[in-house]
Amino acid sequence: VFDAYGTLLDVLSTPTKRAVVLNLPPEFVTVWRETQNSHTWLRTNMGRYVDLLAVTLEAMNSTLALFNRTLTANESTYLLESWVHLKPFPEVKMALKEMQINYNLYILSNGTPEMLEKGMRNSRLRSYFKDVISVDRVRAFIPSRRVYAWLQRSASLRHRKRILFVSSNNWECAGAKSFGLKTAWISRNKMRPSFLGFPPDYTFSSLLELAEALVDLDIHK
Ligand code: LAC
Repeated sequence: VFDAYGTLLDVLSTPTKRAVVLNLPPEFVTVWRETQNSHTWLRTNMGRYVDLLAVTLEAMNSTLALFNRTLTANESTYLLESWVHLKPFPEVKMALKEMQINYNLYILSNGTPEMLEKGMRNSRLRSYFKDVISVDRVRAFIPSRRVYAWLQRSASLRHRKRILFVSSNNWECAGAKSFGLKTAWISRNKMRPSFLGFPPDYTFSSLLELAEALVDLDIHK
């Protein structure tokens, strides 16, 4: 089971290009992404779920306010829509192609079904997955325990240990591990590990490295 944003799709890719076109500061996209994540955690905690598109918009507006910038309606749409045109990391297709042979691959993501559908179509990744599971049905964001319970039901996998959750986001691996799933952390760009106290079962530097190692791992097919 793969996380989408940051693991399969590069959240800096198209947003950074469009931010440059709009003459926004270089840190804009990183702050936008951090704000988006923190709003998902806050809203889940507050019991005030709105979907990821709405969260992405509010995070974008918050970041624009931070940098004292305003955009026209067209510019806002152009920037927000960069989120459905994210590019996959270079090794993703080849790795999925290999893993698809022996495993049922799923996506679990905070994205709305529509964002994920468009994102997967635009990046041509959809065909590798048995199903794309959105948190939208449970109205809570990762790493809420309700999300992992929903994943287990959706994938019809009664045994938690039969799921390998794969993410580049260290906090997502910690959340999944704390629920009782096996986890593999893809430490892209030498990210630091999570200090939450639920270390991943495996660490790899890319999905291709994971695909190669899966042959030896004790994960049932
Ligand atoms: C996702 C974000 C959290 O894909 O990375 O759900």
